Amino acid sequence: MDRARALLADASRIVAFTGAGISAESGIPTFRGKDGLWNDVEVETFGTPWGIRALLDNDPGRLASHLLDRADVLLDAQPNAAHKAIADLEQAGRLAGVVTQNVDGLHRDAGSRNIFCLHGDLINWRCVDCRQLHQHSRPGLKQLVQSFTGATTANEILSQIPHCQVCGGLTRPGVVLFGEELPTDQVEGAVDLLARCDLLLVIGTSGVVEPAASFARTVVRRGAPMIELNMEPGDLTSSATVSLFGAAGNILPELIA
Ligand code: BV8
Ligand code: ZN
Repeated sequence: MDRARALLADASRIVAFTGAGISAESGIPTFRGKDGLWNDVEVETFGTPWGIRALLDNDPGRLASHLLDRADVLLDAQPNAAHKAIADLEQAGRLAGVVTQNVDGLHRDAGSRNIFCLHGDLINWRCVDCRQLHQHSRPGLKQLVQSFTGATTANEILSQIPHCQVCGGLTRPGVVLFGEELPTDQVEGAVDLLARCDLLLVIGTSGVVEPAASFARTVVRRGAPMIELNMEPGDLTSSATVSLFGAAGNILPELIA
């Protein structure tokens, strides 16, 4: 902790690079590790566009209940002490911004402002044809997903999904699934922020998903120090200057105090 504090004291352009672990204490299960989402939900079926398409055609009821379960967890979650500590550091002018893999919007709810969402987010939907942005509110999104309750046919799901105001195409959450490209504007902003940071805080990520994990490695390769906060070692531990093991909600407020 003292070595981490010394690194923090010397830094003036800190960037936080976060994953699902930072939202674990907000009640959102992580993807991997002991009670991870992907342990009992196949990534292929629910984490790829072709899996979701196949589910819509072959088992729409299962898709509806998965979306309802996920929405319940994601849309009711509140930021925790770790999100707030990051926002405080930004407000104090010490943190230049956040690069997150999370789609839950909790950094924004905690008060962070300079945020790049590498894997998109739940609130900003896109038209599948012309990519026109359609922003939702959390309550509006909850209502939309609630309308899937009891849906057993594809049409019962699709008929609830808003259509594009520009071209009439179908809209979908701007979340990046496996096999999908990352949003260019988010990637460009993140790369620019990371290129200028003098300390990287890697919080709550297993470091297995690419190209996100490589963004963190690139910062270390150019010589900036990296503090890792996690419950256990992961794929980025070998790149860490200091690793602090424990819950982010406990360690982070203590570290930046
Ligand atoms: C792309 C959105 C190309 C939905 C997500 C083979 C080898 C290498 C790469 C690949 C490969 N095959 C395929 C690929 C590429 C693939 C990939 O990386 N696969 C991996 C799994 C092998 N990547 C992609 O497909 C990406 N796209 O490459 O496109 C392309 C190019 C051109 C044209 C077309 C395509 C897209 C990747 C994005 C996928 N979307 N999610 C949703 O969020 O619901 S991924 C998903 O994983 C989330 O975004 C999540 O954030 C991300 C990373 O996971 P983590 O955040 O690290 O979470 P995890 O559960 O793994 O770990 C949690 C950590 O927290 C643990 O370490 C735990 O110890 C810790 N923790 C827990 N509690 C706490 C804690 N820490 C602190 N405090 C606590 N309390
Ligand atoms: Zn459109």
